[in-house]
Amino acid sequence: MSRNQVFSICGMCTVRCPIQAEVVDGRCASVQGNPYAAGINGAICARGGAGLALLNDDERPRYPLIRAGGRGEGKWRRASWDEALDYVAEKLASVSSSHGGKSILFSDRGGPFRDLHQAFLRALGSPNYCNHDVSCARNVHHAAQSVFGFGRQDLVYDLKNARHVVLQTRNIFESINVKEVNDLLEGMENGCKLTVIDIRATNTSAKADRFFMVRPGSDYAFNLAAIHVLLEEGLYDSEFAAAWIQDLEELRGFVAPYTPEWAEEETGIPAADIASFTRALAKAKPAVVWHPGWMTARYTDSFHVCRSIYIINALLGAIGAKGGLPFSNKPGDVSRKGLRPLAGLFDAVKEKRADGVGWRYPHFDSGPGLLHLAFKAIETEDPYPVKAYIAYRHDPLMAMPDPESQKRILEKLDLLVSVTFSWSDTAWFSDVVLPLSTYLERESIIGCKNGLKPYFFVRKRAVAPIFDTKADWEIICGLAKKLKLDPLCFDSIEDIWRYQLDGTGVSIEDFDATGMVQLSDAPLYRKREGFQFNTPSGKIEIVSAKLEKAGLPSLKPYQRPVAPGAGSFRITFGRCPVHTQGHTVNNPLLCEQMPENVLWINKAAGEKMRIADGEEVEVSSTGRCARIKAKLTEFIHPEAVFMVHGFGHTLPVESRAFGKGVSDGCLMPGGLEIWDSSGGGIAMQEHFVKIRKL
Ligand SMILES: Nc1nc2c(c(=O)[nH]1)N[C@H]1C(S)=C(S)[C@@H](COP(=O)(O)OP(=O)(O)OC[C@H]3O[C@@H](n4cnc5c(=O)[nH]c(N)nc54)[C@H](O)[C@@H]3O)O[C@H]1N2
Ligand SMILES: Nc1nc2c(c(=O)[nH]1)N[C@H]1C(S)=C(S)[C@@H](COP(=O)(O)OP(=O)(O)OC[C@H]3O[C@@H](n4cnc5c(=O)[nH]c(N)nc54)[C@H](O)[C@@H]3O)O[C@H]1N2
Ligand code: SF4
Ligand SMILES: [Mo]
Repeated sequence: MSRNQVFSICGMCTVRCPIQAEVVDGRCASVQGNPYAAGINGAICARGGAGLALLNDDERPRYPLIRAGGRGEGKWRRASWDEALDYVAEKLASVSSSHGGKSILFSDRGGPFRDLHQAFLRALGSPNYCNHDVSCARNVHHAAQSVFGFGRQDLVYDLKNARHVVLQTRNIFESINVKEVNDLLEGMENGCKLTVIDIRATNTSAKADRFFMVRPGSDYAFNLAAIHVLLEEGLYDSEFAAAWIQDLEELRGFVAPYTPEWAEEETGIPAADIASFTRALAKAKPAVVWHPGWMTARYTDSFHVCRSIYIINALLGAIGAKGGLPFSNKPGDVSRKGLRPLAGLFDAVKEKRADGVGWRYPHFDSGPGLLHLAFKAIETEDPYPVKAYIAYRHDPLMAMPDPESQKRILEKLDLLVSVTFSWSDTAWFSDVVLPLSTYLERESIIGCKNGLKPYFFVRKRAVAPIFDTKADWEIICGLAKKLKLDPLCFDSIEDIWRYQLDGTGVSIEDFDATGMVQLSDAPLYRKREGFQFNTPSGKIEIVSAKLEKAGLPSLKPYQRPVAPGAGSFRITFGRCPVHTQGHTVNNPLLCEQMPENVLWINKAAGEKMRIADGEEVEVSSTGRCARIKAKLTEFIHPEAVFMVHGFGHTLPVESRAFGKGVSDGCLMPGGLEIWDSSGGGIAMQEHFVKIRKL
């Protein structure tokens, strides 16, 4: 019997925790967290534990498929890899020769492996690399940029050393990142206080010292009042502010009318509670983390909610502080050389982006653009035709609102390709499905995790692919070979790894011992002295010249959210611990844990409509209608209903997920048009549904 341990990277969600797989006689026997990874300590979450069920599931795409009927009709022809890659390459070449390389759009899930994709797009001559983030964290990211001049990931949440953590729109114990969960629990064991601000009670609020159930869409009012108290009562870190915060007086004037008493009217939280919470928080400064949010594609003012949070952290001196939000270190910050970028194989593409980012919208980060605006370009051909789209481990039909409208737009394409390891609505609507091997069956390019203690990591193949599927690099380099994009025609993953590691002083053998290569010996808290923020003034800026230039206010006056009409509720959504987005509902183990989603309705509101707990109800939104079981609970704000995202699968190839629960995105007609013009994120909670007893 042969038995060995393979260090790798979990792929059950995009947190990508380091793991260790046990392989017995060529078969994967178990998976656990990498015991050498700090903060992981051998742990994985339930979804990570269900990786083996994904590996062995034959209800995933098992070989390349080419569409044989109409789009979405589900008629497929099995193809060899050679034939499928030829098909895609020929179509890409033809679109490119008719409309230019810029006519090719690509979206993925961001993260450390995007370098290979960006290289591919550059090779094709397209500026239109996008990711999923318009429906996730774009607002937080842009908020960070507007205040600090750098992105959200340039700061670390030092949860382990914090003395008070505030989670607002962040359900940390259910919407999981294993290291963050472990770090916060350790911090709480050492006395850290936890405050949760949510529109419903969660496992996270159950562990909190304080829980505020705010009116949906009123978070900005809460935060403005907190700033008011910090400034009025002189509770902020005045030394830090004097050294680092630009335009404090503008802020003081702006928040003057936003008293806790005013906020009580807006949020439903008693003024005295807002004030006493803010005072308690200030006592813990600078070791406080007011989490700026993660899934913040919710409201048309979500950007300003995130921005106000960053400003509060700055007022408390938490930016750059131990136990607060210290600066994240890149290899250069610890005197090491970073990975050699694959995108560097090609020149940057100078064409304007189809989504308008960087020219029509100069205040947005052009890195991954804004996918909903790229879709607009497909629809209107303004500024130019976009005719081919590769959805690479991305399922926009589930991940962006209003799939009906999206399908109408995608119909205009000459080529739609999906690269995926599970079935998805987008894959089903595609012309070609290129099946990716699961993470246990494939290698990935080397990644770099920046942080207090940056490190390189690598995903290694634990077992050979069970079906006729391929790794990312095999698919991208395979297409590159067909298209003669020479520098990208790597023959082996080792060649790619060697290219990436060139000049870093690290060799691939260095990963053998623990699966990672640490770039520094100990966590580094970089000093603030001598630090320069990337803003024009080098300081934390309350007034952003970039925003003002775009005609957008830096300090946006509060606008009361629309109240739902009679019998109508604001739709809200989130995650559950045992599923990842839309792609685990058909997983044999996870489906057993939670086969369907239900609709949380406030108990009193439900009883008024004579709806009983567990009863099936009709939920509808201008022309869209579905049936779902009601969960009556006093633990949700009466203006909202809530459902876990990712359900409502209708594909016949997914027998376990088929017909179970409802897709939230389907209840958001016109949703691609409603977005935050300052932050770029889609505003998915600006929709209302009616509930009807059947
Ligand atoms: N209405 C509504 N919309 C939402 C959300 C919501 O709560 N409600 N949540 C939003 C959020 S936060 C996000 S991040 C996006 C997510 O949106 P997506 O990124 O589209 O969602 P996933 O289901 O994680 O992944 C999409 C596809 O990638 C494939 N895939 C291929 N390889 C891998 C791999 O290695 N790992 C993983 N994880 N998947 C792989 C999966 O099989 C799946 O089919 O959706 C957003 N959209
Ligand atoms: N188990 C699991 N873990 C995951 C994922 C997953 O799919 N499954 N996905 C990962 C990804 S991609 C992401 S982005 C993160 C997301 O992590 P989070 O952003 O924490 O996740 P959510 O569950 O979308 O939302 C958090 C909370 O916001 C609350 N909320 C909704 N509306 C409002 C509001 O108006 N005000 C306030 N204050 N609260 C509100 C919801 O009730 C919910 O409890 O999770 C990551 N981790
Ligand atoms: S949080 Fe869970 S599913 Fe996501 S990468 Fe980590 S172990 Fe895997
Ligand atoms: Mo996300």
